[in-house]
Amino acid sequence: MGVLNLTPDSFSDGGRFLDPDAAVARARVLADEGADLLDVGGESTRPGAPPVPAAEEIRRVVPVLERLRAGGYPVPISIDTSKAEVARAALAAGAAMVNDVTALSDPALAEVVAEAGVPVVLMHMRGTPRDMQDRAAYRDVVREVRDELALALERAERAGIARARTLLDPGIGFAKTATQSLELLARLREIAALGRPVLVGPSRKSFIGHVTGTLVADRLPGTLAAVAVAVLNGAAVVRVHDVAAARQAARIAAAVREADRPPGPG
Ligand code: HH2
Repeated sequence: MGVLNLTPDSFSDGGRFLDPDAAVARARVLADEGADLLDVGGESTRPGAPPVPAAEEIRRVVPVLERLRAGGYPVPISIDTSKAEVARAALAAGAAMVNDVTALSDPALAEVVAEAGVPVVLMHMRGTPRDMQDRAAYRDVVREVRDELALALERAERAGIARARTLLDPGIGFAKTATQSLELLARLREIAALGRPVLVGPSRKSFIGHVTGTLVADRLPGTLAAVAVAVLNGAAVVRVHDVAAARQAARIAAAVREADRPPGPG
């Protein structure tokens, strides 16, 4: 899943694709690099980010979605939003999936997803981007994230969303310390055990800086290592800014995962 942030303030690419021409060009590059999905967002969720009004988020994403559709964009697009109004407008403009970093905590968004019959990513977070880093208190982060994602699955089903249309995401860096993010990558199989495909978004995030001492612009090698670990530990989708490089890392990890067959008898 390639990332396209149409925001002035995203932590790694804020302001680069605000101009619709630049955004469409970037979307094409991500497809050419081999993205299987494109995740388009109009609101930053970095720690401390201020909320963006729905009308502004719609103004950022809908014209780009319309242009991608008119140009026959070859890759399914997900809309990265937590707002029902934005999801509705984006789905009408050609998005085919919803990526919600609040795992449908707003019933109105759940209703939009159920009515549209589209897939949805349920991502784990506590609080909001404003206060989430004060809420990174867990006794066992993997067990608690797994249990809260199981509740999100139930919430989705109660809203009329088929389980088969859900993906789960542990929310790397969302109400997680660096150590907790690493623990989630190490024990990702416990999240996959919930029986739904797991999406992981490690790209350029601060846990990489915490371990390696690198700034955001220098975190590609760390991102690739995290992608490989995530895929080896069962991730079905990785959300990244650098698609070509991540694709190669993911394919090697998947090939290693495949090669790890138990020896036959004798
Ligand atoms: N991470 C970000 C945004 N959306 N969605 C899912 N499902 N999983 C993630 O890990 C995830 C996400 C944050 O990254 P980015 O979009 O690059 O930054 P910003 O939120 O500052 O726009």
